[in-house]
Amino acid sequence: MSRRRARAADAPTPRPIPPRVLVLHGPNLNLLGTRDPLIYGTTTLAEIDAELARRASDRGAALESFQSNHEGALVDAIQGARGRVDVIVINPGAYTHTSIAIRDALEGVALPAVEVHLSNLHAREEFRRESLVAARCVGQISGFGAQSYYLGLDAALAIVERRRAERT
Ligand code: CA2
Repeated sequence: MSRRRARAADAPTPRPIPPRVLVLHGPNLNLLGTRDPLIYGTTTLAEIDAELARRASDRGAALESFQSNHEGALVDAIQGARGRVDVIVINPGAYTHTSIAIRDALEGVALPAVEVHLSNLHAREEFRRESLVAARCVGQISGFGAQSYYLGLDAALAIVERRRAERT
């Protein structure tokens, strides 16, 4: 084997850069598992976050979760994600239906986002049918309970993979 070929063969395979995922939970989602199990299920937010972290780690991804009852704190978290995160998974809770600020923040950071909801927004009150953030997200997953978050993570990782493949 020539010296040049031997060197190429010995070179370590570059490690893939872990996709970085930010999961955001809006107001009252900290109450999950304590009330309204018929609508929102019995899984607590801590259990959802732990399962998301486990699944992300199995896929070689880095994941952080943040919950807030405050619109501005969610806006700050979205703004802070720029340059630090590849994709956002967001359940804006009731802000889904009211928050132009969260919509504008998603637009402002220009990061891909996946909107998730535990309940089926279209099977509930009329006012829940409208999402102000949906148009700034790649897509929406709604109605699968805690599973909506896990499907959201799958979608988020697929988005990162596709974008990276498009860049190479
Ligand atoms: O289905 C979803 O994930 C929602 O984003 C949940 C929001 C609701 O306002 C949206 O329309 C749909 C409400 C979260 C409240 O969570 C609770 C959980 C347990 C007990 C009380 C509230």
